[in-house]
Amino acid sequence: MKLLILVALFGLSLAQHNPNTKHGRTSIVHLFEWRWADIAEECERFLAPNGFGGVQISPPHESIVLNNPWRPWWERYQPISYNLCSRSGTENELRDMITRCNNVGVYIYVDAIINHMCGAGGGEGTHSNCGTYFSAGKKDFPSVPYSHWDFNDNKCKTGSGNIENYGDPYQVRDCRLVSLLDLALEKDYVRGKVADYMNNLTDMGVAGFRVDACKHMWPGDLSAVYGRLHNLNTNWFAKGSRPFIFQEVIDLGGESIKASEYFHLGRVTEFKYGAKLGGVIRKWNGEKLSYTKNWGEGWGFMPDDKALVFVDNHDNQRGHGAGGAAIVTFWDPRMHKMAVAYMLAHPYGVTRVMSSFRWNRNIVNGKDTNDWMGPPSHSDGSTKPVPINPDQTCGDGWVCEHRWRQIKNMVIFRNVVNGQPHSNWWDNQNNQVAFGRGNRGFIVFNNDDWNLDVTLNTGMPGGTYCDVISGQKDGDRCTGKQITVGGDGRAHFKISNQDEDPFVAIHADSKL
Ligand code: QV4
Ligand code: CA
Repeated sequence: MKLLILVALFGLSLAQHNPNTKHGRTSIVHLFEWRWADIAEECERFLAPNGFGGVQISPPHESIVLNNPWRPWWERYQPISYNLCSRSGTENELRDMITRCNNVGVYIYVDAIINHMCGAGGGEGTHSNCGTYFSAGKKDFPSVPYSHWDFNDNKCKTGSGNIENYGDPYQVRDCRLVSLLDLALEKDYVRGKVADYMNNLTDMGVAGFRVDACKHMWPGDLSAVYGRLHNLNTNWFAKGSRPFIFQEVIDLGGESIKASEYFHLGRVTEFKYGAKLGGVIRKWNGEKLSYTKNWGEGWGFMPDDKALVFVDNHDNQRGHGAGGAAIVTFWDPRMHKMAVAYMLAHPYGVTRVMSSFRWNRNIVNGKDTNDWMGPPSHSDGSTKPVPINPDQTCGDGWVCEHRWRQIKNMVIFRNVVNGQPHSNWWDNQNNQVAFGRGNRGFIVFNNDDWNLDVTLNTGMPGGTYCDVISGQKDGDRCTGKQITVGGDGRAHFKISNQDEDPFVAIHADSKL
């Protein structure tokens, strides 16, 4: 009996590391600030046909509505209630999206804000997505309900009530992150309200959660909350499936709180990944692609089976969070495509692709003065739909990196090579590298300032393959470059440093 319980508990905790994606689908895309109605369409018309595993959605709870600055994207990180009405749509639209995406095998991951409610200076009134009354000053959120008893202020020992020193783990967990009213997650009542919110979503059919600001919550409190979570909805998931948990903890080293404190609870965002990869692609501080031969744990990253990886996220693409100027975003498209392709080709971690909106970036002395700007919207503040152009790109300020041919095709590449080992590494001791994934795929990068011209062992069966970067397979022809692999697995690659995209990738399904 004891053994059975142990096995059950062990299985349960392991399951929270599993993204629950449909068999053969390996990547998640963050459709940052998209409306639920657009995500539902995108699942059906683009994500399912192209093998995407799931979507991280923006927070679905009711949040504060701010007019100064005008409707910043970050208002959604300030909950007012757990009612499911948000800038992305109504509860019915959310439910419709979850159902339609699930029905085509693309699963939904909710950005869950459970560390805090709105900022202390958030005022009093009904300036919230569905007009729910609250008072930040009185710490009163009647529609949850939370009252001043449910916040951490007595526990926090700083003068300002805010986190003042990241070296002190008590402050980081018990005080306010940038003045956000800090929930007392040690209270059974608060844990229950948070779990109810998450369970409501799980029952609707979501497959898991990105848990925001985990550094600011005690692992023991999180464990208690996760322990109350329902299994996934059996309309779509196997009986007994646990929600996938990936926790936002920024650990670049050198702080009092370590990502490893959260490993037993679920996966953790590996922020070193994008910061280091950005530095390598930019060739800063003498970094070279050839140094990435032991990319992954060899670079001091967390264990592979704990990591959620990404090139950039909604914070560090605009100077919030961590990573600084090294991060490569859609603003540097050539480097961004290379970095995302490297990530998707490499076996380490569960991969998340960023899909952004454009804003009026305005960098003054290294800081973007418009880092607050919200999604493309109408004058009344409502978010604009995502129009699809005839060439399959998006309009109206939506960047849709996930639709870029190079990125979309690398999402497919990752699915095709899933489970295959990192193999047949080659480098020129500088910024030209190549590696394969068993006999299922091969990729070659030229990030040097001169041409690449080399014959390599790809490990692939002989034949003619379409490069999925300069084009792709279209019936019995390639729309871009063609690569001939000999019977011995060797192929000749030529990549000009002037090419639009200085890399080439082939895989089993791109063979003519
Ligand atoms: C400001 C001052 C405070 C002051 C307060 C007075 O900074 O010092 O006390 O006014 O009222 C916004 C503003 C911020 C403001 C705060 C409260 O930018 O200036 O405080 O609201 O009114 C996002 C944004 C934040 C934003 C927050 C809430 O990035 O700028 O704050 O939403 O709207 C750390 C954490 C990590 C965090 C990262 C950004 O360890 O967890 O910072 N990342 C996550 C999310 C992120 C989100 C939050 C956490 C908070 O990814 O998007 O912050 O939910 O590294
Ligand atoms: Ca806290």
